[in-house]
Amino acid sequence: RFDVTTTGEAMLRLSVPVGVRLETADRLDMRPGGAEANLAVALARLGRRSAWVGGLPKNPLGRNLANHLRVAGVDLEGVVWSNEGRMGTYYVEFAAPPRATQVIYDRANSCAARLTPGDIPWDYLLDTRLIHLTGITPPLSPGCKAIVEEAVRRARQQGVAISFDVNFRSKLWTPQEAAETIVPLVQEIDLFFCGRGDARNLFGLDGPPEEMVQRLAEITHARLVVMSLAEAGVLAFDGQDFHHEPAQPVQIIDRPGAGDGLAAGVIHGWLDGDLRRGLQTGVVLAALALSQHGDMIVTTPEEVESLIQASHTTLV
Ligand code: KDG
Repeated sequence: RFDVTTTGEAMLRLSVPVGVRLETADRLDMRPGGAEANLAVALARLGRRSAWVGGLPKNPLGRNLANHLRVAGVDLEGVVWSNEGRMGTYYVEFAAPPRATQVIYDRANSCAARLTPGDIPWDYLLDTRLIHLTGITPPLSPGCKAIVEEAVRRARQQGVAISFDVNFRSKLWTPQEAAETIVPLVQEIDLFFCGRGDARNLFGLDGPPEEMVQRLAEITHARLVVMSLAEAGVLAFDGQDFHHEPAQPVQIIDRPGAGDGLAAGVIHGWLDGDLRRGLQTGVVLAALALSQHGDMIVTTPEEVESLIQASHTTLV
Protein backbone atom coordinates (compact mmCIF):
# COMPACT_ATOMS: atom_id res chain seq x y z
CA ARG A 1 0.00 0.00 0.00
CA PHE A 2 1.30 3.46 -0.91
CA ASP A 3 1.43 6.51 1.31
CA VAL A 4 0.54 8.80 -1.57
CA THR A 5 -0.53 8.29 -5.16
CA THR A 6 -1.26 10.95 -7.74
CA THR A 7 -2.30 11.26 -11.35
CA GLY A 8 -1.85 14.08 -13.86
CA GLU A 9 0.26 15.07 -16.83
CA ALA A 10 4.03 14.89 -16.62
CA MET A 11 5.83 17.06 -19.14
CA LEU A 12 9.24 17.90 -20.40
CA ARG A 13 10.23 21.39 -19.43
CA LEU A 14 12.32 23.26 -21.98
CA SER A 15 13.84 26.47 -20.71
CA VAL A 16 16.26 29.16 -21.76
CA PRO A 17 18.78 30.76 -19.39
CA VAL A 18 17.79 33.93 -17.56
CA GLY A 19 17.99 36.86 -19.92
CA VAL A 20 17.55 34.80 -23.11
CA ARG A 21 14.31 35.20 -25.08
CA LEU A 22 12.68 32.11 -26.57
CA GLU A 23 12.21 33.91 -29.88
CA THR A 24 15.91 33.93 -30.54
CA ALA A 25 17.08 31.02 -28.37
CA ASP A 26 19.39 28.45 -29.91
CA ARG A 27 19.69 26.11 -26.91
CA LEU A 28 17.24 24.60 -24.47
CA ASP A 29 17.67 23.06 -21.06
CA MET A 30 15.49 19.94 -20.77
CA ARG A 31 14.07 18.81 -17.45
CA PRO A 32 11.06 16.87 -16.19
CA GLY A 33 7.98 18.65 -14.88
CA GLY A 34 4.29 18.32 -14.16
CA ALA A 35 2.79 19.34 -10.83
CA GLU A 36 1.67 15.86 -9.70
CA ALA A 37 4.92 14.19 -10.77
CA ASN A 38 6.87 16.91 -8.92
CA LEU A 39 4.93 16.11 -5.76
CA ALA A 40 5.44 12.35 -6.11
CA VAL A 41 9.20 12.93 -6.49
CA ALA A 42 9.44 15.20 -3.43
CA LEU A 43 7.59 12.67 -1.27
CA ALA A 44 9.70 9.78 -2.53
CA ARG A 45 12.84 11.76 -1.69
CA LEU A 46 11.52 12.10 1.86
CA GLY A 47 11.23 8.33 2.02
CA ARG A 48 7.48 8.02 1.38
CA ARG A 49 6.05 5.27 -0.80
CA SER A 50 4.68 7.33 -3.67
CA ALA A 51 3.28 6.41 -7.06
CA TRP A 52 2.50 8.47 -10.13
CA VAL A 53 -0.04 7.37 -12.75
CA GLY A 54 -0.18 9.08 -16.12
CA GLY A 55 0.16 8.66 -19.85
CA LEU A 56 3.59 8.61 -21.46
CA PRO A 57 4.60 7.95 -25.07
CA LYS A 58 6.41 4.71 -25.72
CA ASN A 59 9.49 6.50 -27.04
CA PRO A 60 12.76 7.97 -25.69
CA LEU A 61 11.04 11.15 -24.49
CA GLY A 62 8.55 9.19 -22.41
CA ARG A 63 11.35 7.01 -21.06
CA ASN A 64 13.41 10.08 -20.21
CA LEU A 65 10.54 11.38 -18.07
CA ALA A 66 10.04 8.00 -16.42
CA ASN A 67 13.76 7.70 -15.67
CA HIS A 68 13.69 10.90 -13.62
CA LEU A 69 10.78 9.63 -11.55
CA ARG A 70 12.36 6.21 -11.15
CA VAL A 71 15.66 7.63 -9.90
CA ALA A 72 13.77 9.53 -7.22
CA GLY A 73 12.04 6.33 -6.10
CA VAL A 74 8.53 6.92 -7.45
CA ASP A 75 6.66 3.72 -8.31
CA LEU A 76 5.76 3.59 -12.01
CA GLU A 77 3.82 0.33 -12.30
CA GLY A 78 0.68 2.28 -13.14
CA VAL A 79 2.10 4.30 -16.04
CA VAL A 80 0.01 4.03 -19.20
CA TRP A 81 2.52 3.63 -22.06
CA SER A 82 1.06 4.62 -25.38
CA ASN A 83 1.85 4.45 -29.09
CA GLU A 84 -0.65 7.21 -29.79
CA GLY A 85 -0.16 10.83 -28.87
CA ARG A 86 2.94 12.70 -27.84
CA MET A 87 4.95 13.95 -24.91
CA GLY A 88 3.55 17.22 -23.58
CA THR A 89 6.07 20.02 -23.20
CA TYR A 90 6.26 23.44 -21.68
CA TYR A 91 8.71 26.20 -22.37
CA VAL A 92 9.94 28.67 -19.78
CA GLU A 93 11.57 32.08 -19.94
CA PHE A 94 12.66 32.85 -16.40
CA ALA A 95 11.80 36.10 -14.66
CA ALA A 96 14.23 38.91 -15.21
CA PRO A 97 12.65 42.05 -13.75
CA PRO A 98 10.82 43.91 -15.13
CA ARG A 99 9.56 40.70 -16.79
CA ALA A 100 7.89 37.91 -14.82
CA THR A 101 8.44 34.23 -15.66
CA GLN A 102 6.71 33.29 -18.94
CA VAL A 103 5.32 29.84 -19.62
CA ILE A 104 4.32 28.55 -23.05
CA TYR A 105 2.51 25.25 -23.33
CA ASP A 106 2.93 22.89 -26.24
CA ARG A 107 0.92 19.96 -24.96
CA ALA A 108 -2.11 19.49 -27.23
CA ASN A 109 -2.83 15.86 -28.06
CA SER A 110 -0.41 14.57 -25.45
CA CYS A 111 -0.66 10.99 -24.22
CA ALA A 112 -1.84 12.43 -20.92
CA ALA A 113 -4.66 14.45 -22.48
CA ARG A 114 -5.86 11.41 -24.45
CA LEU A 115 -6.46 9.29 -21.35
CA THR A 116 -9.97 8.44 -20.19
CA PRO A 117 -11.13 6.73 -16.98
CA GLY A 118 -11.05 3.33 -18.74
CA ASP A 119 -7.23 3.60 -19.08
CA ILE A 120 -6.54 4.11 -15.38
CA PRO A 121 -5.44 1.17 -13.17
CA TRP A 122 -7.90 2.12 -10.43
CA ASP A 123 -7.10 -0.63 -7.94
CA TYR A 124 -3.46 0.38 -8.02
CA LEU A 125 -4.16 4.14 -7.83
CA LEU A 126 -6.51 3.74 -4.88
CA ASP A 127 -4.26 1.37 -2.95
CA THR A 128 -3.01 4.29 -0.89
CA ARG A 129 -3.53 6.31 2.25
CA LEU A 130 -3.95 9.52 0.28
CA ILE A 131 -4.52 10.50 -3.34
CA HIS A 132 -3.38 13.90 -4.57
CA LEU A 133 -5.08 15.67 -7.47
CA THR A 134 -4.73 19.13 -8.96
CA GLY A 135 -6.73 21.70 -10.89
CA ILE A 136 -4.33 21.35 -13.81
CA THR A 137 -5.82 18.02 -14.93
CA PRO A 138 -9.57 18.74 -15.51
CA PRO A 139 -9.07 21.38 -18.24
CA LEU A 140 -6.68 19.19 -20.25
CA SER A 141 -9.51 17.25 -21.93
CA PRO A 142 -12.97 15.85 -21.17
CA GLY A 143 -11.28 12.49 -20.50
CA CYS A 144 -8.92 14.06 -17.96
CA LYS A 145 -11.80 15.83 -16.25
CA ALA A 146 -13.64 12.52 -16.02
CA ILE A 147 -10.54 10.88 -14.53
CA VAL A 148 -10.37 13.45 -11.72
CA GLU A 149 -14.10 13.10 -11.03
CA GLU A 150 -13.83 9.33 -10.98
CA ALA A 151 -10.75 9.45 -8.73
CA VAL A 152 -12.63 11.60 -6.20
CA ARG A 153 -15.70 9.36 -6.37
CA ARG A 154 -13.72 6.16 -5.87
CA ALA A 155 -11.49 7.62 -3.14
CA ARG A 156 -14.56 8.70 -1.14
CA GLN A 157 -16.14 5.29 -1.60
CA GLN A 158 -12.99 3.47 -0.47
CA GLY A 159 -12.14 5.77 2.43
CA VAL A 160 -8.92 7.04 0.82
CA ALA A 161 -7.95 10.55 1.94
CA ILE A 162 -8.04 13.21 -0.78
CA SER A 163 -5.71 16.14 -1.25
CA PHE A 164 -6.37 18.75 -3.95
CA ASP A 165 -4.22 21.66 -5.08
CA VAL A 166 -6.07 24.33 -7.07
CA ASN A 167 -2.99 25.20 -9.14
CA PHE A 168 -4.95 27.53 -11.42
CA ARG A 169 -3.33 27.86 -14.85
CA SER A 170 -4.79 30.77 -16.82
CA LYS A 171 -3.58 29.30 -20.13
CA LEU A 172 -5.86 26.29 -19.64
CA TRP A 173 -9.18 27.78 -18.52
CA THR A 174 -10.90 30.79 -16.97
CA PRO A 175 -11.20 31.43 -13.22
CA GLN A 176 -14.99 30.94 -13.51
CA GLU A 177 -14.64 27.58 -15.25
CA ALA A 178 -12.08 26.52 -12.67
CA ALA A 179 -14.22 27.50 -9.69
CA GLU A 180 -17.31 25.78 -11.10
CA THR A 181 -15.41 22.55 -11.71
CA ILE A 182 -13.29 22.49 -8.57
CA VAL A 183 -15.82 23.39 -5.86
CA PRO A 184 -17.96 20.25 -6.21
CA LEU A 185 -14.85 18.04 -6.40
CA VAL A 186 -13.33 19.23 -3.15
CA GLN A 187 -16.29 19.09 -0.79
CA GLU A 188 -15.23 17.68 2.57
CA ILE A 189 -11.85 16.53 1.34
CA ASP A 190 -8.92 16.20 3.74
CA LEU A 191 -6.44 18.72 2.38
CA PHE A 192 -7.24 21.70 0.16
CA PHE A 193 -4.36 23.79 -1.18
CA CYS A 194 -5.07 27.19 -2.67
CA GLY A 195 -2.60 30.02 -3.21
CA ARG A 196 -3.61 33.52 -2.18
CA GLY A 197 -3.72 34.70 -5.80
CA ASP A 198 -5.97 31.79 -6.79
CA ALA A 199 -8.29 32.50 -3.82
CA ARG A 200 -8.70 36.04 -5.16
CA ASN A 201 -9.05 35.04 -8.77
CA LEU A 202 -11.36 32.05 -8.49
CA PHE A 203 -13.38 32.85 -5.41
CA GLY A 204 -13.22 36.66 -5.29
CA LEU A 205 -11.73 36.58 -1.79
CA ASP A 206 -9.65 39.35 -0.32
CA GLY A 207 -8.70 40.83 3.00
CA PRO A 208 -6.65 39.39 5.84
CA PRO A 209 -5.37 35.85 5.12
CA GLU A 210 -7.20 34.48 8.18
CA GLU A 211 -10.52 35.59 6.69
CA MET A 212 -9.60 34.13 3.33
CA VAL A 213 -8.76 30.65 4.64
CA GLN A 214 -11.90 30.67 6.75
CA ARG A 215 -13.97 31.49 3.68
CA LEU A 216 -12.21 28.76 1.71
CA ALA A 217 -13.13 26.34 4.48
CA GLU A 218 -16.77 27.44 4.23
CA ILE A 219 -16.77 27.00 0.46
CA THR A 220 -15.10 23.56 0.47
CA HIS A 221 -15.81 22.13 3.94
CA ALA A 222 -12.29 20.73 3.63
CA ARG A 223 -10.83 19.41 6.88
CA LEU A 224 -7.67 21.40 6.34
CA VAL A 225 -7.24 24.47 4.14
CA VAL A 226 -3.67 25.47 3.30
CA MET A 227 -2.97 28.83 1.67
CA SER A 228 0.43 29.82 0.39
CA LEU A 229 1.28 33.45 1.16
CA ALA A 230 4.44 33.41 -1.00
CA GLU A 231 7.20 35.32 0.81
CA ALA A 232 4.98 35.57 3.93
CA GLY A 233 4.96 31.78 4.32
CA VAL A 234 1.91 29.59 4.65
CA LEU A 235 -1.33 29.75 6.62
CA ALA A 236 -3.48 26.72 7.44
CA PHE A 237 -6.94 26.52 8.99
CA ASP A 238 -8.28 23.27 10.45
CA GLY A 239 -11.81 24.47 11.14
CA GLN A 240 -10.80 25.68 14.57
CA ASP A 241 -7.30 27.07 14.69
CA PHE A 242 -4.98 28.97 12.38
CA HIS A 243 -1.44 27.73 11.89
CA HIS A 244 1.16 30.02 10.36
CA GLU A 245 4.65 29.12 9.27
CA PRO A 246 6.99 31.83 7.95
CA ALA A 247 8.84 31.28 4.69
CA GLN A 248 12.50 30.28 4.66
CA PRO A 249 15.06 32.80 3.43
CA VAL A 250 15.83 31.81 -0.12
CA GLN A 251 17.75 32.75 -3.21
CA ILE A 252 15.27 32.37 -6.04
CA ILE A 253 16.82 30.56 -8.98
CA ASP A 254 13.81 28.85 -10.58
CA ARG A 255 10.18 29.26 -9.51
CA PRO A 256 8.16 26.38 -11.02
CA GLY A 257 7.61 23.55 -8.56
CA ALA A 258 7.62 25.56 -5.33
CA GLY A 259 3.90 25.05 -4.71
CA ASP A 260 4.28 21.33 -5.31
CA GLY A 261 7.06 21.26 -2.71
CA LEU A 262 4.83 23.02 -0.21
CA ALA A 263 2.01 20.53 -0.78
CA ALA A 264 4.42 17.57 -0.54
CA GLY A 265 5.75 18.81 2.79
CA VAL A 266 2.31 19.38 4.29
CA ILE A 267 1.19 15.92 3.15
CA HIS A 268 4.36 14.42 4.64
CA GLY A 269 3.46 15.87 8.05
CA TRP A 270 -0.24 15.02 7.64
CA LEU A 271 0.68 11.34 7.14
CA ASP A 272 2.26 11.42 10.62
CA GLY A 273 -0.67 13.37 12.09
CA ASP A 274 1.65 16.33 12.63
CA LEU A 275 0.44 19.50 10.96
CA ARG A 276 3.12 21.77 12.40
CA ARG A 277 5.82 19.47 11.14
CA GLY A 278 4.08 19.36 7.78
CA LEU A 279 4.04 23.13 7.44
CA GLN A 280 7.70 23.33 8.43
CA THR A 281 8.59 20.66 5.89
CA GLY A 282 6.46 22.41 3.28
CA VAL A 283 8.22 25.76 3.56
CA VAL A 284 11.61 24.03 3.47
CA LEU A 285 10.70 22.06 0.32
CA ALA A 286 9.27 25.18 -1.32
CA ALA A 287 12.51 27.02 -0.58
CA LEU A 288 14.58 24.13 -1.94
CA ALA A 289 12.48 24.12 -5.12
CA LEU A 290 13.00 27.86 -5.56
CA SER A 291 16.74 27.61 -5.01
CA GLN A 292 17.37 24.75 -7.47
CA HIS A 293 17.20 24.48 -11.24
CA GLY A 294 14.25 22.38 -12.39
CA ASP A 295 10.78 21.67 -11.00
CA MET A 296 11.73 18.51 -9.16
CA ILE A 297 13.40 18.82 -5.79
CA VAL A 298 16.61 16.98 -5.02
CA THR A 299 17.03 16.56 -1.28
CA THR A 300 17.29 14.02 1.54
CA PRO A 301 15.30 13.61 4.78
CA GLU A 302 18.46 14.63 6.67
CA GLU A 303 18.86 17.86 4.73
CA VAL A 304 15.21 18.79 5.26
CA GLU A 305 15.56 18.03 8.97
CA SER A 306 18.64 20.19 9.35
CA LEU A 307 17.00 23.10 7.50
CA ILE A 308 13.96 22.87 9.78
CA GLN A 309 16.22 22.87 12.83
CA ALA A 310 18.30 25.77 11.54
CA SER A 311 15.25 27.94 11.00
CA HIS A 312 13.99 27.29 14.52
CA THR A 313 17.26 27.85 16.33
CA THR A 314 17.63 31.22 17.95
CA LEU A 315 21.14 32.30 18.71
CA VAL A 316 21.58 33.43 22.30
O1 KDG B 1 3.82 23.46 -10.44
C1 KDG B 1 4.68 23.37 -11.54
C2 KDG B 1 3.88 23.02 -12.76
O2 KDG B 1 3.11 24.12 -13.15
C3 KDG B 1 4.77 22.64 -13.92
O3 KDG B 1 5.50 21.48 -13.62
C4 KDG B 1 4.02 22.46 -15.20
O4 KDG B 1 2.36 20.90 -14.51
C5 KDG B 1 2.64 21.92 -15.08
C6 KDG B 1 1.58 22.70 -15.72
O5 KDG B 1 0.72 22.09 -16.31
O6 KDG B 1 1.61 23.93 -15.64
